[in-house]
Amino acid sequence: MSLTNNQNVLNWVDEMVALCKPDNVVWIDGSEEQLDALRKEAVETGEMIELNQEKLPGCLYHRTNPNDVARVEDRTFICTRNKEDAGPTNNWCDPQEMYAKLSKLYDGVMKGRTMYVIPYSMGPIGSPLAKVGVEVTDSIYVVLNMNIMTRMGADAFKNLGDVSNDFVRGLHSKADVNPEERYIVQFPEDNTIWSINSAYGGNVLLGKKCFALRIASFQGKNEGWMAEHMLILGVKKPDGEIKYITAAFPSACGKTNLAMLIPPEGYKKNGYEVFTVGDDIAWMKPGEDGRLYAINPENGFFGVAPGTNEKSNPNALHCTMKNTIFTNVALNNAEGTVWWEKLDKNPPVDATEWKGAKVNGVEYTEAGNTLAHPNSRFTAPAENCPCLSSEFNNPAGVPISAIIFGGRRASTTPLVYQSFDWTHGTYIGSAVSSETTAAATGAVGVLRHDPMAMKPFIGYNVGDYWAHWLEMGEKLGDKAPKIFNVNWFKQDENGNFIWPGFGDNMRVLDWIIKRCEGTVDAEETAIGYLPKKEDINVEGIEDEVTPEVMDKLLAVDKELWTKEIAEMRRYYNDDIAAKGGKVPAALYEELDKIEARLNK
Ligand code: OXD
Ligand code: MN
Repeated sequence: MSLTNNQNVLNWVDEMVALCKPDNVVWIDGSEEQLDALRKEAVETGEMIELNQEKLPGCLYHRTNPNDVARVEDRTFICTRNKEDAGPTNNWCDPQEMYAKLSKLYDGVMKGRTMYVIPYSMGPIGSPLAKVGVEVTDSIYVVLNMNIMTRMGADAFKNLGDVSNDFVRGLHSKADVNPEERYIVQFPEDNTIWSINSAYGGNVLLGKKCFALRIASFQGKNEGWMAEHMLILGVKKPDGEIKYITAAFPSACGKTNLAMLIPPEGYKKNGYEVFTVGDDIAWMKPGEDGRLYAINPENGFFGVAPGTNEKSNPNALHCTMKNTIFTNVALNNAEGTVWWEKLDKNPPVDATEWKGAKVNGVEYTEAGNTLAHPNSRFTAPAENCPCLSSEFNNPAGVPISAIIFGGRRASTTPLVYQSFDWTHGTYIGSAVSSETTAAATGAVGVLRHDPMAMKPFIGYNVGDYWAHWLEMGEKLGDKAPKIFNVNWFKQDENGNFIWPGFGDNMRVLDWIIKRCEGTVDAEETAIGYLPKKEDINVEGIEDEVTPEVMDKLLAVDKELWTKEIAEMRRYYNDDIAAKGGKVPAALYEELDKIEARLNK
């Protein structure tokens, strides 16, 4: 039974059925009864494994094909009629050519399979900021994950109504998971996403990166709002007021950890608390009062498991204790539970590693192998989060006071600084970059540009995206959030991190909030406003963060910054402008201004 009278939806589903030729079509209403039957079926077929229901109630386990464990940027396309509209940060193909090529792959791909039709809402149902999507898929794993990550089911159609055509059409088939024919394709001008030959989260949960970032960033540009790769958190101060902050970091910089931060004892005692609104994506739009409001379009967390533990992020760990799907972690066979690197120091003896081989986990890890895939994941409902914001479901979103950018930088970038204004802040966002770590293949310490941490997710030309940022600043005027940059990863001469990070990042949030309130002074430097050294509260960590260390954390080295500016000029010229991205003149002017201030 279809769940809507909306003819646009019905016609599109008919088209997809005619193309994929499934044996059955099942509309996902979101009822527990239907979901339970699907869970049972997935367990019976071996697609999912039921974990120990006493220790991990409602939790399931899934293993993907070893060739299919991460997002695939080289197989991800933005298909716009004009190539220049996709710009230099995206792979491009003509839409008609891509539809024709992929139609051959989809033709009859669901014969012998069931097509599930998933209605979902990104954002709280009823929110003016929310958007509707429909994903058709041949994977129960996708249905069960979408149930956690989105508001899924018949209610999602309430927002769409009977006549609107404003929904994102997502077609997914795992086909035969052939990496040679894997495609993750966005057609922003058609509100359409086609994904084939993958069954890994980021490629197939089409509400997430494909819709909520790539398609939504394009919609936001046309409709006057912003879709960003940002966490959203609220800091409750001793006076009870809550200030909301968004933050964008490239991967492996601890976004989920910051979103769920637990303040140091001294702060807790004084009444500070941090609340999570989102850990990955923010949709932001000016509200009636002229301020910028943000919602988290998602309904769950698709987090990286390895490294998550009682110390690094107890809140995230707590999220995974029930109704969670684990993907590509290791199994503790004796307990019927899960394990991953750095969960604790005790890998299970009787283990199954992520590819499915039974091993002695102690010997296996001692020999240098990892039991869980480094990109193994948990899909956990937001409602499990002990520090979930009471505003999580507020259809109006939360008013944003500060936007933070950051990356992993061993030198050059200080612990924190504030932009002079929105335009300078947009420059800072465009300059976000991160150094590669030893954990990844390739050379260590190589700088990767990742503007606004959005490089793989901007659904149109990056130059137009920066222009949109500048336009939003003009619209917001003096109501615009203040923009900051942080770097938790500064190192000393011996390669040791000199800032403790994790909960102690609260000390930096504290300064940021005071800057927003205008209650703390700052040092005006060539690169922006820096804290006066005495204004970063180090109570309780004085032994570690001595005045000498603080000097290093807040240093602005003229030579390094001259190099940084030269590299940014090269990046704008060679990587963007020479490849068809129109760098706004205002951003070049920011470069000139920083250069002039450095040379003063
Ligand atoms: C993610 C990512 O999975 O950014 O969130 O890759
Ligand atoms: Mn992300």
